[in-house]
Amino acid sequence: MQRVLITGAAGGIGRSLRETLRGVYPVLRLSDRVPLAPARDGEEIDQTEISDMAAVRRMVEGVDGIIHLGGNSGEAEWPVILQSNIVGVYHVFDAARLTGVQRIVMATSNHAVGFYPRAQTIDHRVAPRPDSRYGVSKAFSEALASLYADKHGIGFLCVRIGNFGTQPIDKRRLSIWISPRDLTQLVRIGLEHPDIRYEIVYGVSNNRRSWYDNANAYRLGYRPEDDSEPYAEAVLAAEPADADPIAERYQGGTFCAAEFTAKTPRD
Ligand code: 15L
Repeated sequence: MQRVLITGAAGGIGRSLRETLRGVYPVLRLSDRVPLAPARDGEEIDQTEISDMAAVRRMVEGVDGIIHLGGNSGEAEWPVILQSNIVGVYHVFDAARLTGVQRIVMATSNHAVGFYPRAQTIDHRVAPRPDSRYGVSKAFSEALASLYADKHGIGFLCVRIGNFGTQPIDKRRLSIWISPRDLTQLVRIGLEHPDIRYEIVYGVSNNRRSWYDNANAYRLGYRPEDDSEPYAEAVLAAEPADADPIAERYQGGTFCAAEFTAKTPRD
């Protein structure tokens, strides 16, 4: 990997990877729809709206690998999801095909499978159970990645990211937290592992309270260094007592409870 593109580089994960991947690859091309801090040595700055295919082609030209973080990072009205997360991801993958990019790390989300109950441990083989329009867009991106892997030979690591941050922020996040160094490790596996065709893994640290069987990530060499447990006591002490029962029942939490109108919850 000589030149690696990070889309969505202005977001929290993008800003963190800009630091942790600095010097790992000779050139990092950093792109977002909004302006970024000026380029330093080994960096290129790009400003692209991913719903614009011509601009996306220019954005990916000359890169060897892509970390696709761009798009809307939470629930939104359908027109926003459609442009940013459906049309946008299609443009990025198709531009990668047209320009010969061989490897993509796709930031998908726990919300692609958020309607699995917390009582169930799930692995990378479960069918999608999105908990939101946003979750549907992430399931779409996983399906689109599968197509581009099978039909065009692009290698994909789809990382269902839990919750990224320097520490877990509530009870739900104790089960899905991922630290900056663990996510960096997974992203590097996605770009550098010699045999990736199409893989789904969970982007979570080694959390004792995890809802995931992340064996596929371990098989690829992932050895997370962090665990949310040392934060558990403080996090649980700060947890509100009146949690929504639907949010509590399902892995996706409030994404499941929002707009919920089913008469009976499904297991
Ligand atoms: C996500 O997919 C979002 O991008 C992030 O903002 C958080 O909401 C996270 O999931 C989460 O579930 O905590």
